[in-house]
Amino acid sequence: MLTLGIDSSTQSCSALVIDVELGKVVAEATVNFGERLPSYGAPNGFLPDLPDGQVQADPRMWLDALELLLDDLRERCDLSRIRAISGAAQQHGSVYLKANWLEKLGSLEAGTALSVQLEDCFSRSTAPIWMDTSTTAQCREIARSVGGDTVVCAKSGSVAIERFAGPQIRRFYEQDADGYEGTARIHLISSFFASLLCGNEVAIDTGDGAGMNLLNINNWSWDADLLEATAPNLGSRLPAVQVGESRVGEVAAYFVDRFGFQPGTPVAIFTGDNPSSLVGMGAARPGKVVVSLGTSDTFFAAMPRVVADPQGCGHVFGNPLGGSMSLQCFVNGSLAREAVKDRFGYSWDAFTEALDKTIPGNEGDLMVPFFRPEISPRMEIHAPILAGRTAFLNWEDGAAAVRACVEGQFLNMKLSTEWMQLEPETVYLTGGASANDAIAQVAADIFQARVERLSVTSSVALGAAMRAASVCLSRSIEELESHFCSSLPGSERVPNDCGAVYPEAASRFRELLRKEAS
Ligand code: XUL
Repeated sequence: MLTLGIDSSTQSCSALVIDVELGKVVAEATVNFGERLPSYGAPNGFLPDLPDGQVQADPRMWLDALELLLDDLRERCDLSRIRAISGAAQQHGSVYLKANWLEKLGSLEAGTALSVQLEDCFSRSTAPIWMDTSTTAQCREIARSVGGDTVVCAKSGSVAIERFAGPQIRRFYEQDADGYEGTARIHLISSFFASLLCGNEVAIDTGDGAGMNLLNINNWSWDADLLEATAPNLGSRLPAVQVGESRVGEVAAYFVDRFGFQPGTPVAIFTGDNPSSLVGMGAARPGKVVVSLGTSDTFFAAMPRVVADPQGCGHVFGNPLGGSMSLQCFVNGSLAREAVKDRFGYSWDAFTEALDKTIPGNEGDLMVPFFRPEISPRMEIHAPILAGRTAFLNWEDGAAAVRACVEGQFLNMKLSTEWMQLEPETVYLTGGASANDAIAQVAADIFQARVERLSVTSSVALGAAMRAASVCLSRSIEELESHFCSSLPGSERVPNDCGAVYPEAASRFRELLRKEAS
Protein backbone atom coordinates (compact mmCIF):
# COMPACT_ATOMS: atom_id res chain seq x y z
CA MET A 1 0.00 0.00 0.00
CA LEU A 2 2.09 2.94 -1.30
CA THR A 3 1.29 6.66 -1.20
CA LEU A 4 3.15 9.56 -2.80
CA GLY A 5 3.85 12.99 -1.31
CA ILE A 6 5.13 15.83 -3.50
CA ASP A 7 6.83 18.98 -2.14
CA SER A 8 7.36 21.92 -4.48
CA SER A 9 9.60 24.19 -2.44
CA THR A 10 11.60 27.32 -3.17
CA GLN A 11 14.74 25.70 -4.54
CA SER A 12 13.63 22.20 -5.46
CA CYS A 13 10.80 19.80 -6.00
CA SER A 14 10.85 16.52 -4.04
CA ALA A 15 8.87 13.32 -3.83
CA LEU A 16 8.57 10.71 -1.13
CA VAL A 17 6.85 7.33 -1.45
CA ILE A 18 5.86 5.55 1.74
CA ASP A 19 4.65 2.03 2.34
CA VAL A 20 1.78 2.60 4.71
CA GLU A 21 1.57 -1.02 5.84
CA LEU A 22 5.28 -1.60 6.39
CA GLY A 23 5.78 1.86 7.89
CA LYS A 24 8.74 2.55 5.61
CA VAL A 25 9.93 5.17 3.15
CA VAL A 26 10.41 3.22 -0.10
CA ALA A 27 11.59 5.86 -2.58
CA GLU A 28 12.70 9.47 -2.69
CA ALA A 29 13.68 11.89 -5.44
CA THR A 30 14.62 15.57 -5.64
CA VAL A 31 15.06 17.97 -8.52
CA ASN A 32 16.98 21.14 -7.78
CA PHE A 33 15.65 23.89 -10.06
CA GLY A 34 18.95 25.74 -10.46
CA GLU A 35 21.00 22.62 -11.17
CA ARG A 36 18.63 20.69 -13.40
CA LEU A 37 16.89 23.55 -15.20
CA PRO A 38 19.59 26.22 -15.67
CA SER A 39 17.89 27.68 -18.76
CA TYR A 40 15.31 29.36 -16.50
CA GLY A 41 18.08 31.58 -15.06
CA ALA A 42 17.00 30.90 -11.49
CA PRO A 43 19.98 29.32 -9.68
CA ASN A 44 18.19 29.54 -6.34
CA GLY A 45 14.69 28.91 -7.62
CA PHE A 46 13.76 32.52 -8.40
CA LEU A 47 14.84 35.19 -10.87
CA PRO A 48 17.72 37.05 -9.28
CA ASP A 49 18.03 40.81 -8.96
CA LEU A 50 14.51 41.93 -9.83
CA PRO A 51 13.93 45.54 -8.76
CA ASP A 52 11.87 46.84 -5.80
CA GLY A 53 12.02 43.71 -3.65
CA GLN A 54 10.21 41.59 -6.24
CA VAL A 55 10.97 37.87 -6.12
CA GLN A 56 9.41 35.80 -8.86
CA ALA A 57 9.79 32.49 -10.66
CA ASP A 58 8.67 31.13 -14.02
CA PRO A 59 5.90 28.60 -13.32
CA ARG A 60 6.98 26.57 -16.36
CA MET A 61 10.14 25.74 -14.44
CA TRP A 62 7.97 24.09 -11.78
CA LEU A 63 6.18 22.09 -14.49
CA ASP A 64 9.45 20.87 -16.01
CA ALA A 65 10.74 20.01 -12.55
CA LEU A 66 7.63 17.95 -11.79
CA GLU A 67 8.20 15.90 -14.93
CA LEU A 68 11.89 15.38 -14.19
CA LEU A 69 10.95 14.41 -10.66
CA LEU A 70 8.42 11.79 -11.73
CA ASP A 71 10.87 10.47 -14.34
CA ASP A 72 13.50 10.03 -11.61
CA LEU A 73 10.99 8.51 -9.24
CA ARG A 74 9.67 5.93 -11.68
CA GLU A 75 13.20 4.54 -11.96
CA ARG A 76 13.14 3.86 -8.23
CA CYS A 77 9.54 2.79 -7.79
CA ASP A 78 6.75 1.31 -9.89
CA LEU A 79 4.32 4.24 -9.94
CA SER A 80 1.38 1.96 -10.81
CA ARG A 81 1.63 0.70 -7.21
CA ILE A 82 0.88 4.15 -5.77
CA ARG A 83 -2.59 4.09 -4.20
CA ALA A 84 -3.00 7.78 -3.30
CA ILE A 85 -1.25 11.10 -3.88
CA SER A 86 -1.06 14.47 -2.17
CA GLY A 87 1.36 17.35 -2.06
CA ALA A 88 2.44 20.69 -0.71
CA ALA A 89 4.14 23.81 -2.01
CA GLN A 90 5.98 26.86 -0.76
CA GLN A 91 3.27 29.10 0.65
CA HIS A 92 1.94 32.44 -0.64
CA GLY A 93 3.12 32.21 -4.30
CA SER A 94 0.38 32.89 -6.85
CA VAL A 95 -0.07 31.68 -10.45
CA TYR A 96 -2.10 33.73 -12.96
CA LEU A 97 -4.01 31.91 -15.70
CA LYS A 98 -6.10 32.79 -18.74
CA ALA A 99 -9.50 31.29 -19.55
CA ASN A 100 -7.91 28.72 -21.92
CA TRP A 101 -6.26 27.05 -18.90
CA LEU A 102 -9.43 25.17 -18.04
CA GLU A 103 -9.78 23.73 -21.49
CA LYS A 104 -6.08 22.81 -21.78
CA LEU A 105 -6.09 21.24 -18.36
CA GLY A 106 -8.70 18.71 -19.39
CA SER A 107 -6.98 17.73 -22.65
CA LEU A 108 -3.28 17.33 -21.90
CA GLU A 109 -1.49 14.95 -24.25
CA ALA A 110 1.19 12.64 -22.92
CA GLY A 111 3.52 13.21 -25.91
CA THR A 112 4.31 16.87 -25.15
CA ALA A 113 5.81 18.51 -22.06
CA LEU A 114 3.40 20.28 -19.72
CA SER A 115 5.41 23.51 -19.97
CA VAL A 116 4.91 23.51 -23.75
CA GLN A 117 1.23 22.59 -23.70
CA LEU A 118 0.41 25.20 -21.06
CA GLU A 119 2.78 27.87 -22.37
CA ASP A 120 0.06 30.24 -23.58
CA CYS A 121 -2.18 29.76 -20.54
CA PHE A 122 -0.33 32.18 -18.27
CA SER A 123 -1.69 35.73 -18.07
CA ARG A 124 1.42 36.66 -16.09
CA SER A 125 4.62 35.00 -17.20
CA THR A 126 6.11 34.87 -13.71
CA ALA A 127 4.70 34.05 -10.30
CA PRO A 128 5.58 36.12 -7.23
CA ILE A 129 6.82 33.89 -4.40
CA TRP A 130 6.99 34.21 -0.59
CA MET A 131 10.32 36.07 -0.59
CA ASP A 132 8.78 39.05 -2.42
CA THR A 133 8.67 42.26 -0.35
CA SER A 134 7.43 44.65 -3.04
CA THR A 135 3.88 45.20 -1.80
CA THR A 136 4.14 47.46 1.26
CA ALA A 137 1.94 50.13 -0.39
CA GLN A 138 -0.70 47.52 -1.28
CA CYS A 139 -0.69 46.13 2.28
CA ARG A 140 -1.38 49.63 3.60
CA GLU A 141 -4.15 50.18 1.03
CA ILE A 142 -5.86 46.90 1.89
CA ALA A 143 -5.63 47.54 5.63
CA ARG A 144 -6.92 51.09 5.28
CA SER A 145 -9.86 50.05 3.20
CA VAL A 146 -11.15 47.40 5.65
CA GLY A 147 -10.58 49.41 8.84
CA GLY A 148 -6.94 48.80 9.78
CA ASP A 149 -4.56 45.94 10.35
CA THR A 150 -6.40 44.78 13.48
CA VAL A 151 -9.43 44.07 11.29
CA VAL A 152 -7.33 42.33 8.61
CA CYS A 153 -5.74 40.16 11.30
CA ALA A 154 -9.01 39.28 13.06
CA LYS A 155 -10.51 38.30 9.71
CA SER A 156 -7.63 36.62 7.90
CA GLY A 157 -5.40 35.45 10.77
CA SER A 158 -2.53 37.78 9.81
CA VAL A 159 -2.06 41.50 9.31
CA ALA A 160 -1.57 42.47 5.65
CA ILE A 161 1.85 41.05 4.78
CA GLU A 162 3.97 41.74 1.71
CA ARG A 163 4.51 38.10 0.75
CA PHE A 164 0.86 37.05 1.08
CA ALA A 165 -1.03 36.45 -2.16
CA GLY A 166 -3.71 39.16 -1.66
CA PRO A 167 -1.31 42.13 -1.62
CA GLN A 168 0.57 40.51 -4.53
CA ILE A 169 -2.65 40.25 -6.53
CA ARG A 170 -3.43 43.89 -5.80
CA ARG A 171 0.00 44.98 -7.01
CA PHE A 172 -0.50 43.02 -10.24
CA TYR A 173 -3.92 44.63 -10.72
CA GLU A 174 -2.45 48.10 -10.10
CA GLN A 175 0.58 47.65 -12.33
CA ASP A 176 -0.96 45.67 -15.16
CA ALA A 177 -4.72 46.21 -15.29
CA ASP A 178 -4.96 44.51 -18.70
CA GLY A 179 -3.06 41.48 -17.46
CA TYR A 180 -5.41 41.27 -14.49
CA GLU A 181 -8.41 41.64 -16.77
CA GLY A 182 -7.10 38.77 -18.89
CA THR A 183 -6.73 36.56 -15.80
CA ALA A 184 -9.54 34.04 -15.40
CA ARG A 185 -8.05 32.10 -12.49
CA ILE A 186 -5.50 32.79 -9.75
CA HIS A 187 -4.13 29.69 -8.04
CA LEU A 188 -1.73 29.23 -5.19
CA ILE A 189 1.22 27.06 -6.17
CA SER A 190 -0.28 24.17 -4.18
CA SER A 191 -3.68 24.29 -5.88
CA PHE A 192 -2.03 24.86 -9.28
CA PHE A 193 -0.15 21.58 -8.85
CA ALA A 194 -3.20 19.72 -7.55
CA SER A 195 -5.23 20.97 -10.53
CA LEU A 196 -2.58 19.74 -12.94
CA LEU A 197 -2.39 16.36 -11.31
CA CYS A 198 -6.16 15.93 -11.48
CA GLY A 199 -6.56 17.53 -14.93
CA ASN A 200 -9.28 19.60 -13.37
CA GLU A 201 -9.75 22.75 -11.31
CA VAL A 202 -8.96 21.91 -7.69
CA ALA A 203 -9.79 23.98 -4.60
CA ILE A 204 -7.33 25.82 -2.36
CA ASP A 205 -7.12 24.23 1.09
CA THR A 206 -7.64 26.21 4.31
CA GLY A 207 -3.99 25.69 5.27
CA ASP A 208 -2.49 27.47 2.28
CA GLY A 209 -5.57 29.64 1.65
CA ALA A 210 -5.08 31.43 4.96
CA GLY A 211 -1.74 32.70 3.66
CA MET A 212 -3.45 35.10 1.28
CA ASN A 213 -5.03 37.81 3.48
CA LEU A 214 -8.27 36.88 1.67
CA LEU A 215 -9.72 33.95 3.60
CA ASN A 216 -11.80 34.52 6.72
CA ILE A 217 -10.50 32.15 9.41
CA ASN A 218 -13.76 32.37 11.35
CA ASN A 219 -15.77 30.61 8.63
CA TRP A 220 -13.02 29.47 6.23
CA SER A 221 -14.54 31.19 3.21
CA TRP A 222 -13.39 34.07 1.04
CA ASP A 223 -14.01 37.34 2.88
CA ALA A 224 -16.11 39.76 0.81
CA ASP A 225 -14.49 42.89 2.34
CA LEU A 226 -10.95 41.63 1.82
CA LEU A 227 -11.72 40.54 -1.76
CA GLU A 228 -13.13 43.97 -2.53
CA ALA A 229 -10.20 45.76 -0.89
CA THR A 230 -7.76 43.71 -2.97
CA ALA A 231 -8.94 43.81 -6.60
CA PRO A 232 -12.20 44.07 -8.58
CA ASN A 233 -14.14 40.86 -9.23
CA LEU A 234 -11.50 38.84 -7.44
CA GLY A 235 -13.98 36.29 -6.09
CA SER A 236 -14.79 35.04 -9.58
CA ARG A 237 -11.06 34.52 -10.26
CA LEU A 238 -10.36 32.34 -7.23
CA PRO A 239 -10.96 28.61 -6.90
CA ALA A 240 -13.20 27.26 -4.13
CA VAL A 241 -11.84 26.64 -0.63
CA GLN A 242 -11.94 23.20 0.98
CA VAL A 243 -10.62 21.71 4.20
CA GLY A 244 -7.44 19.65 4.18
CA GLU A 245 -9.33 16.40 4.61
CA SER A 246 -10.77 16.63 1.09
CA ARG A 247 -10.27 14.16 -1.68
CA VAL A 248 -10.30 16.32 -4.81
CA GLY A 249 -10.02 14.00 -7.79
CA GLU A 250 -8.17 11.23 -9.54
CA VAL A 251 -4.83 11.37 -11.29
CA ALA A 252 -5.25 12.75 -14.83
CA ALA A 253 -4.80 10.63 -17.96
CA TYR A 254 -1.65 12.63 -18.76
CA PHE A 255 0.14 11.23 -15.71
CA VAL A 256 -1.24 7.73 -16.27
CA ASP A 257 0.01 7.66 -19.86
CA ARG A 258 3.29 9.48 -19.27
CA PHE A 259 4.46 8.02 -15.94
CA GLY A 260 2.48 4.82 -15.48
CA PHE A 261 0.21 5.78 -12.59
CA GLN A 262 -2.81 3.52 -12.13
CA PRO A 263 -6.00 5.10 -13.61
CA GLY A 264 -8.33 6.18 -10.81
CA THR A 265 -5.55 6.85 -8.25
CA PRO A 266 -7.15 9.30 -5.80
CA VAL A 267 -5.63 12.71 -4.99
CA ALA A 268 -6.02 14.53 -1.65
CA ILE A 269 -6.10 18.33 -1.70
CA PHE A 270 -2.64 19.93 -1.66
CA THR A 271 -1.58 22.35 1.09
CA GLY A 272 1.23 24.77 2.02
CA ASP A 273 4.64 23.51 3.12
CA ASN A 274 4.21 24.57 6.74
CA PRO A 275 0.80 22.92 7.23
CA SER A 276 2.17 19.80 5.54
CA SER A 277 5.22 19.84 7.78
CA LEU A 278 2.93 20.02 10.83
CA VAL A 279 1.53 16.63 9.74
CA GLY A 280 4.93 15.21 8.76
CA MET A 281 6.41 16.17 12.14
CA GLY A 282 3.60 14.27 13.89
CA ALA A 283 2.31 17.48 15.47
CA ALA A 284 -1.08 17.90 13.83
CA ARG A 285 -2.97 17.39 17.11
CA PRO A 286 -2.82 20.05 19.88
CA GLY A 287 -0.32 19.33 22.68
CA LYS A 288 2.80 19.28 20.53
CA VAL A 289 4.63 22.27 19.13
CA VAL A 290 7.37 22.46 16.54
CA VAL A 291 10.29 24.83 17.00
CA SER A 292 12.64 25.10 14.07
CA LEU A 293 15.99 26.68 14.88
CA GLY A 294 17.37 28.11 11.65
CA THR A 295 18.59 31.43 10.28
CA SER A 296 15.27 32.64 11.60
CA ASP A 297 13.59 30.57 14.29
CA THR A 298 10.05 29.40 13.54
CA PHE A 299 7.39 28.16 15.94
CA PHE A 300 4.28 26.34 14.74
CA ALA A 301 1.57 24.28 16.35
CA ALA A 302 -1.91 22.84 16.00
CA MET A 303 -4.25 25.20 17.85
CA PRO A 304 -6.94 24.07 20.27
CA ARG A 305 -9.16 26.95 19.09
CA VAL A 306 -9.15 29.48 16.26
CA VAL A 307 -7.77 32.76 17.61
CA ALA A 308 -5.72 35.47 15.90
CA ASP A 309 -2.69 37.24 17.41
CA PRO A 310 -3.92 40.54 18.93
CA GLN A 311 -0.39 41.94 18.41
CA GLY A 312 -0.56 41.01 14.72
CA CYS A 313 2.86 39.31 14.74
CA GLY A 314 1.84 35.65 14.28
CA HIS A 315 -0.15 33.86 11.60
CA VAL A 316 -3.10 31.49 11.64
CA PHE A 317 -3.50 28.90 8.89
CA GLY A 318 -5.90 25.98 8.55
CA ASN A 319 -4.65 22.73 10.04
CA PRO A 320 -4.82 20.06 7.30
CA LEU A 321 -6.31 17.65 9.84
CA GLY A 322 -9.00 20.08 11.02
CA GLY A 323 -9.17 23.39 12.87
CA SER A 324 -6.25 25.76 12.72
CA MET A 325 -2.52 26.01 13.20
CA SER A 326 -0.33 28.90 14.18
CA LEU A 327 3.00 30.00 12.78
CA GLN A 328 5.32 32.63 14.13
CA CYS A 329 8.76 33.69 12.90
CA PHE A 330 11.60 35.13 14.94
CA VAL A 331 14.15 36.91 12.81
CA ASN A 332 16.90 36.79 15.43
CA GLY A 333 17.57 33.06 15.29
CA SER A 334 20.97 31.63 14.40
CA LEU A 335 22.18 35.14 13.65
CA ALA A 336 21.84 36.11 17.30
CA ARG A 337 23.39 32.85 18.58
CA GLU A 338 26.28 33.34 16.17
CA ALA A 339 26.75 37.01 17.09
CA VAL A 340 27.28 36.05 20.75
CA LYS A 341 29.50 33.10 19.87
CA ASP A 342 31.68 35.25 17.59
CA ARG A 343 31.88 38.12 20.05
CA PHE A 344 33.79 35.83 22.42
CA GLY A 345 35.65 33.94 19.68
CA TYR A 346 33.95 30.71 20.81
CA SER A 347 33.59 27.52 18.79
CA TRP A 348 30.20 25.79 18.96
CA ASP A 349 31.74 23.40 21.50
CA ALA A 350 32.77 26.33 23.69
CA PHE A 351 29.24 27.76 23.24
CA THR A 352 27.80 24.47 24.51
CA GLU A 353 30.26 24.35 27.40
CA ALA A 354 29.17 27.86 28.39
CA LEU A 355 25.56 26.68 28.57
CA ASP A 356 26.58 23.64 30.59
CA LYS A 357 28.51 25.56 33.20
CA THR A 358 25.85 28.22 33.84
CA ILE A 359 22.56 27.64 35.67
CA PRO A 360 18.88 28.18 34.80
CA GLY A 361 17.99 31.82 35.33
CA ASN A 362 21.63 32.80 34.70
CA GLU A 363 21.86 34.36 38.18
CA GLY A 364 19.72 37.21 36.98
CA ASP A 365 21.67 38.10 33.82
CA LEU A 366 19.04 38.61 31.14
CA MET A 367 19.20 39.50 27.45
CA VAL A 368 16.62 40.60 24.89
CA PRO A 369 18.73 39.01 22.13
CA PHE A 370 17.78 41.18 19.16
CA PHE A 371 20.84 42.01 17.09
CA ARG A 372 18.70 43.25 14.20
CA PRO A 373 15.09 44.47 13.92
CA GLU A 374 12.70 41.78 15.16
CA ILE A 375 9.20 40.95 13.94
CA SER A 376 8.06 38.99 17.03
CA PRO A 377 7.56 41.39 18.73
CA ARG A 378 7.97 44.13 16.12
CA MET A 379 10.94 46.18 17.23
CA GLU A 380 13.30 48.48 15.33
CA ILE A 381 16.39 47.60 17.30
CA HIS A 382 20.00 46.89 16.33
CA ALA A 383 21.64 45.74 19.56
CA PRO A 384 20.48 43.47 22.39
CA ILE A 385 19.14 44.86 25.66
CA LEU A 386 20.96 43.60 28.75
CA ALA A 387 20.08 43.57 32.44
CA GLY A 388 22.12 42.05 35.27
CA ARG A 389 25.59 42.13 36.80
CA THR A 390 28.26 44.60 35.70
CA ALA A 391 30.57 42.04 34.09
CA PHE A 392 27.64 40.80 32.01
CA LEU A 393 26.55 44.31 31.04
CA ASN A 394 30.12 45.04 29.90
CA TRP A 395 30.27 41.88 27.75
CA GLU A 396 33.07 40.52 29.96
CA ASP A 397 31.37 37.26 30.92
CA GLY A 398 31.14 35.04 27.84
CA ALA A 399 29.39 32.14 29.55
CA ALA A 400 26.69 34.39 30.99
CA ALA A 401 26.20 36.06 27.58
CA VAL A 402 25.68 32.69 25.88
CA ARG A 403 23.09 31.53 28.40
CA ALA A 404 21.38 34.93 28.39
CA CYS A 405 21.07 34.78 24.60
CA VAL A 406 19.57 31.28 24.47
CA GLU A 407 17.30 31.85 27.48
CA GLY A 408 16.22 35.21 26.04
CA GLN A 409 15.30 33.55 22.74
CA PHE A 410 13.08 30.90 24.36
CA LEU A 411 11.58 33.35 26.87
CA ASN A 412 10.65 35.62 23.98
CA MET A 413 9.24 32.67 22.06
CA LYS A 414 7.14 31.60 25.05
CA LEU A 415 5.80 35.10 25.68
CA SER A 416 5.20 35.89 21.99
CA THR A 417 3.19 32.71 21.46
CA GLU A 418 0.92 33.04 24.52
CA TRP A 419 -1.89 34.27 22.26
CA MET A 420 -2.08 30.74 20.75
CA GLN A 421 -3.42 29.39 24.08
CA LEU A 422 -1.37 26.21 23.81
CA GLU A 423 -0.45 23.87 26.60
CA PRO A 424 2.46 22.03 25.03
CA GLU A 425 3.47 18.68 26.49
CA THR A 426 6.10 18.08 23.83
CA VAL A 427 8.31 20.44 21.87
CA TYR A 428 9.68 18.95 18.65
CA LEU A 429 12.94 20.74 18.04
CA THR A 430 14.25 20.77 14.48
CA GLY A 431 16.66 22.75 12.27
CA GLY A 432 20.40 23.32 12.50
CA ALA A 433 20.83 24.19 16.18
CA SER A 434 18.35 21.55 17.39
CA ALA A 435 21.04 18.87 17.61
CA ASN A 436 22.63 20.78 20.49
CA ASP A 437 21.58 19.06 23.75
CA ALA A 438 22.36 22.07 25.93
CA ILE A 439 20.08 24.30 23.83
CA ALA A 440 17.41 21.58 23.90
CA GLN A 441 17.58 21.49 27.72
CA VAL A 442 17.01 25.25 27.97
CA ALA A 443 13.95 24.87 25.71
CA ALA A 444 12.63 22.04 27.93
CA ASP A 445 13.15 24.11 31.10
CA ILE A 446 11.56 27.28 29.78
CA PHE A 447 8.56 25.62 28.12
CA GLN A 448 8.35 23.07 30.99
CA ALA A 449 7.74 20.45 28.33
CA ARG A 450 9.52 17.36 27.05
CA VAL A 451 11.79 18.16 24.09
CA GLU A 452 12.24 15.60 21.34
CA ARG A 453 14.24 15.57 18.14
CA LEU A 454 12.65 13.58 15.31
CA SER A 455 14.31 11.34 12.77
CA VAL A 456 12.11 12.89 10.04
CA THR A 457 14.08 14.88 7.48
CA SER A 458 11.64 15.60 4.63
CA SER A 459 8.69 16.54 6.83
CA VAL A 460 6.84 18.42 4.05
CA ALA A 461 6.79 15.56 1.53
CA LEU A 462 6.23 13.04 4.33
CA GLY A 463 3.25 15.07 5.59
CA ALA A 464 1.82 14.97 2.06
CA ALA A 465 2.26 11.19 1.76
CA MET A 466 0.69 10.72 5.21
CA ARG A 467 -2.25 12.97 4.28
CA ALA A 468 -2.77 10.98 1.07
CA ALA A 469 -3.01 7.81 3.21
CA SER A 470 -5.28 9.43 5.77
CA VAL A 471 -7.64 11.26 3.39
CA CYS A 472 -7.88 8.78 0.52
CA LEU A 473 -7.22 5.44 2.23
CA SER A 474 -8.73 6.13 5.67
CA ARG A 475 -5.52 5.26 7.51
CA SER A 476 -5.41 6.61 11.05
CA ILE A 477 -3.04 9.50 11.63
CA GLU A 478 -1.98 8.05 14.99
CA GLU A 479 -0.87 4.84 13.29
CA LEU A 480 0.98 6.78 10.57
CA GLU A 481 2.69 8.97 13.18
CA SER A 482 3.80 5.92 15.14
CA HIS A 483 5.45 4.51 12.00
CA PHE A 484 6.97 7.62 10.48
CA CYS A 485 7.44 10.28 13.18
CA SER A 486 9.51 8.58 15.85
CA SER A 487 12.06 10.56 17.83
CA LEU A 488 15.79 9.96 17.52
CA PRO A 489 17.00 7.51 20.18
CA GLY A 490 18.39 9.38 23.18
CA SER A 491 17.19 12.74 21.87
CA GLU A 492 14.61 13.35 24.57
CA ARG A 493 15.18 16.08 27.18
CA VAL A 494 12.95 16.28 30.25
CA PRO A 495 12.30 19.61 31.98
CA ASN A 496 14.07 20.30 35.29
CA ASP A 497 12.04 21.70 38.14
CA CYS A 498 13.25 25.31 38.01
CA GLY A 499 10.65 26.63 40.45
CA ALA A 500 9.84 30.29 39.93
CA VAL A 501 13.09 31.06 38.09
CA TYR A 502 11.66 31.28 34.58
CA PRO A 503 8.26 32.82 35.40
CA GLU A 504 10.23 35.59 37.18
CA ALA A 505 12.69 35.92 34.29
CA ALA A 506 9.72 36.13 31.90
CA SER A 507 8.23 39.05 33.89
CA ARG A 508 11.56 40.86 33.84
CA PHE A 509 11.91 40.16 30.10
CA ARG A 510 8.45 41.56 29.44
CA GLU A 511 9.36 44.66 31.47
CA LEU A 512 12.55 45.20 29.41
CA LEU A 513 10.50 45.01 26.21
CA ARG A 514 7.90 47.41 27.62
CA LYS A 515 10.57 49.96 28.60
CA GLU A 516 12.22 49.75 25.19
CA ALA A 517 8.89 50.26 23.42
CA SER A 518 7.92 53.29 25.52
C1 XUL B 1 5.60 31.03 5.69
C2 XUL B 1 6.57 31.32 4.61
C3 XUL B 1 7.58 30.30 4.22
C4 XUL B 1 7.15 29.66 2.92
C5 XUL B 1 8.30 28.97 2.20
O1 XUL B 1 4.73 32.06 5.95
O2 XUL B 1 6.56 32.37 4.01
O3 XUL B 1 7.77 29.35 5.22
O4 XUL B 1 6.07 28.82 3.11
O5 XUL B 1 8.74 27.87 2.79
